[in-house]
Amino acid sequence: MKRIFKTRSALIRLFCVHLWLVLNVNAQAPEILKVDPPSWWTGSSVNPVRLMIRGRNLQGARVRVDGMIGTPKINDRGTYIFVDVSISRAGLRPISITTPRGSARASFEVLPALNRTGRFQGFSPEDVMYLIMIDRFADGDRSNNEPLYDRKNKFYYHGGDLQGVIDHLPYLKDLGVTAIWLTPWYDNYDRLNEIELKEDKPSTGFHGYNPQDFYAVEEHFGTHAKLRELVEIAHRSGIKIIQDQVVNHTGPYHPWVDDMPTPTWFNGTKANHLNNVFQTWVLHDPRPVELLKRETMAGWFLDFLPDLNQDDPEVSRYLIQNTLWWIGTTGLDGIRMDTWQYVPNSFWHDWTKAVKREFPNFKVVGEVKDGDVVHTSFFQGGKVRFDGVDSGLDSLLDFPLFYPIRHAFAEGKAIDEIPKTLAKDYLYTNSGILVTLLGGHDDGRFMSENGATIAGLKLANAFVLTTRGVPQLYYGDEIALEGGDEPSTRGDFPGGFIGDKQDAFTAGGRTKDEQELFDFIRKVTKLRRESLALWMGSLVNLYVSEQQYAYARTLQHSAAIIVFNNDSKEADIEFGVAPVDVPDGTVLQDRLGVVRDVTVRDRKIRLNLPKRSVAIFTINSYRRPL
Ligand SMILES: [Ca+2]
Ligand SMILES: [Ca+2]
Ligand SMILES: [Ca+2]
Repeated sequence: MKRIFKTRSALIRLFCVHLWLVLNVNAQAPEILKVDPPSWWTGSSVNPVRLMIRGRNLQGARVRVDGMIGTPKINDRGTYIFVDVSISRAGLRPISITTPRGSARASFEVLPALNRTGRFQGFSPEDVMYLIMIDRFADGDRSNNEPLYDRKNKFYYHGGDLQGVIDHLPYLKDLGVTAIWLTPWYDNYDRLNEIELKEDKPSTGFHGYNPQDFYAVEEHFGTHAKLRELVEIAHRSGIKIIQDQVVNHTGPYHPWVDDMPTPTWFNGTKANHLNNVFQTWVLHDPRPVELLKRETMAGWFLDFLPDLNQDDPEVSRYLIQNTLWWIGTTGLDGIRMDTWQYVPNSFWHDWTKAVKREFPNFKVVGEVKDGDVVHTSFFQGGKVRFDGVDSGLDSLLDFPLFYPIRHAFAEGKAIDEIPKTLAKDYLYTNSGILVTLLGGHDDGRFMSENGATIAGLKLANAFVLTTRGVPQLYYGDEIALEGGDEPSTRGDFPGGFIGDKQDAFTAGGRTKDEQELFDFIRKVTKLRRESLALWMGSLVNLYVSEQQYAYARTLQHSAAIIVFNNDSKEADIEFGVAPVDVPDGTVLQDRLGVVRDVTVRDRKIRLNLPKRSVAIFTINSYRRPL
């Protein structure tokens, strides 16, 4: 009995020693889990680069990496190291971390800078932008579809990927697209989202707006190498790539949520934070109620998307480097920035400056989802606002114009709401670079509005493709896809997926209506390419009534006159064309072939427009020789 007792206590002792060894040797040896950024490039305006190393048991670590500047900063829990590394020649930079308990290795790479020719181009009114929701456009690689793949579930992955976009570049080029805005390709969580329930069930990050890793491509979409391939091939086809970025928040399962790199990394913590109340009007109020402003700026979206604190210098630095990294390592051309208004202007000032310093031609369009010009224009850069800051933002999505476009062309309401909105353009520092749209992934589709018809959709396309700004089309609108709410507006492009009965990527796969609409849009984008005035010309209103609207785009030696009849009956209209300065007797031909030739008389034109139609007259070298 005594003997057994002795054996048992020996066993317990042995177990304790073993446990001690496991805890002290295995658990306490340093470990490196991640290095952000994983690479940089030579000749960059950012030098040194600050690396954030995430790991375990990093307390008291000695860090060795070529080009290290200053003393690394290590957090108390030993889970993050911030270290500055100077960038000189290209090559691999091994990182070694040593503590008395062991060592760990990783690496950081300095790449040769990408040649600037044909890269980092920015966007301009010359472009026709096309928004693609990656997961819903085309499945070019079936091997990356699982897990969380279910085409019958609107909130799961459907298989669309970067290869699918590459495969359909010829289709986009044919349509007249010159820039593609892709929804975010950041790596999102590889699990069901049980926090954000959709129709009472867990959802997934198929939309890309819940970053889990800011330095990786979502594996459902492809790899960094595939992204580079897409940018290269797109550029060869004359198509630019616009990245959708998010810096306001992370996804709910980001590793930072349970282990913040600094104590102020987020605004609040998972357990204790403000909820976003979306009182955005206070953001441009010189006398805001401070709590409302704080709740709107620092509150967590939907109470669960962790709100990044850009006032923390480490966060600011991390996000600026991250933005530059995507541009610098892929050659892409522009950024569409999500949730712009919920991030401080002081941060944007630094961020836009850093972007322009490294990539002078680059352009950024911010998402401020609001129908009010007073509100929206407040966020455009080029001017120091009452808060003492110039955000530096180039462009905004033109939501104030989006709603009148829908009202007029989809619902058939008054068209004069459009020129009445454009009349407020003086509030912008530059209205010519705004991104105009008739559809997007956060709104029901045009064709699902009450009263929408193909004829109306043609008018809406003709309008965004001829008014001031950079036109943006939404995938599938060119074939009149329907979808009335957020999940169904993100439907699969027919023909992009395995087993699709219809292939709308080919003329033979489109219905008569779809083909007619597709041809119409293609014709107008072609007109834009042929007539500089259509995208470059000054916008001058010529005629406005409740259901008719005419305007000109004028350059020194060419012009275009665009005339809409949005009414459900034909209209006879007559208006002066003096701003175009076209001599009497000139015969104008409608490039869309809707109305017969019209002759300028007494500096006026008179025409009869069929119901719900548009005419586009282009005029070259109309000035009399001096
Ligand atoms: Ca796929
Ligand atoms: Ca993922
Ligand atoms: Ca925020």
